Amino acid sequence: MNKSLEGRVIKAVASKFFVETSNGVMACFARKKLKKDGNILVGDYVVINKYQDAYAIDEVKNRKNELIRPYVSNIDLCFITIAYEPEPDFILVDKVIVNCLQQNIEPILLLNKTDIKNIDLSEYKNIIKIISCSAETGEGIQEILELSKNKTVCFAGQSAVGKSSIINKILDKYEMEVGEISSKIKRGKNTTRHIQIIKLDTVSLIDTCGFSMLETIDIEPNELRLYFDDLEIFRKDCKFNMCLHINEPDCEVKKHVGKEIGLGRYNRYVTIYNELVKRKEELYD
Ligand SMILES: Nc1nc2c(ncn2[C@@H]2O[C@H](COP(=O)(O)OP(=O)(O)OP(=O)(O)O)[C@@H](O)[C@H]2O)c(=O)[nH]1
Ligand SMILES: [Mg+2]
Ligand SMILES: [Zn+2]
Repeated sequence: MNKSLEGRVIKAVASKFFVETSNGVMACFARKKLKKDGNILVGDYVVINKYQDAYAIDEVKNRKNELIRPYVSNIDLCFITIAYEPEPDFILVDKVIVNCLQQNIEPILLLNKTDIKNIDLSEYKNIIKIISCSAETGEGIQEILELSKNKTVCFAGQSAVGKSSIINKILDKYEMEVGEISSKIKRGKNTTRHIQIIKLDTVSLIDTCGFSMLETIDIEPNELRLYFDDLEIFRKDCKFNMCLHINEPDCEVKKHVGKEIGLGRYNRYVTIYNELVKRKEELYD
């Protein structure tokens, strides 16, 4: 007889989904109604059934959250990984932070490759937890592991920052492709092609594909400020209660830019705000 099994999607390749169940990992296809893009994500808890010789996903359980970049679900903690090389894109970092806060995922800024060089992250010190690590020397790896206990943890960030290397170091013997930084363009080569959950006792680590753009954060422009705590704490002293800290007169936030609020951080807030406004206009044009 046809017996349902429950499990978690740990990998998706083309139209195949690998589901971890109490009977082991099953390769499944998706039932027609679930075939649309985004209907099944790595991280989803699903119900599968056997149809003749093949297993199929029939149902996706409610998600507690989902991220856009990387495209994963049911996450507790996201290590936003950066390194001295490739050069960090802090707009990307700030957007992922907003995404995480919006989805109730704890963001941690993970500075890898400290064996090569450190970077100044003082702008972030009052915003999110920062951890330094090196997949080369092992610095910080134990701390990452401690923070990941009993959690589903994803590593997000640009290609070649070292996400897979860190996971490799954590698992030590776990083998994954690790690429080189292409020396000509100093940009990652997108070594990791498939998002994948790797389990280690109580820890579920998600290795994700590097990305270099994040256009879509799904948020109203006027609400962006709610996810910039470092600006928002000064709003009570802005002239207007609804101040967006952009063009309004007597904006208290602006008085603190370059002091408590990093100039770069403020500029990125304005950039992302303008992007959101522009996208909204395009949407309603
Ligand atoms: N010196 C040094 N090199 C590192 C460190 N971590 C990773 N690398 C190197 O950086 C390069 C890219 O590492 P990957 O682990 O493939 O990077 P990734 O973030 O998984 O990249 P994608 O899969 O393309 O998203 C490799 O050549 C690694 O050896 C580190 O801590 N120190
Ligand atoms: Mg990788
Ligand atoms: Zn203001």
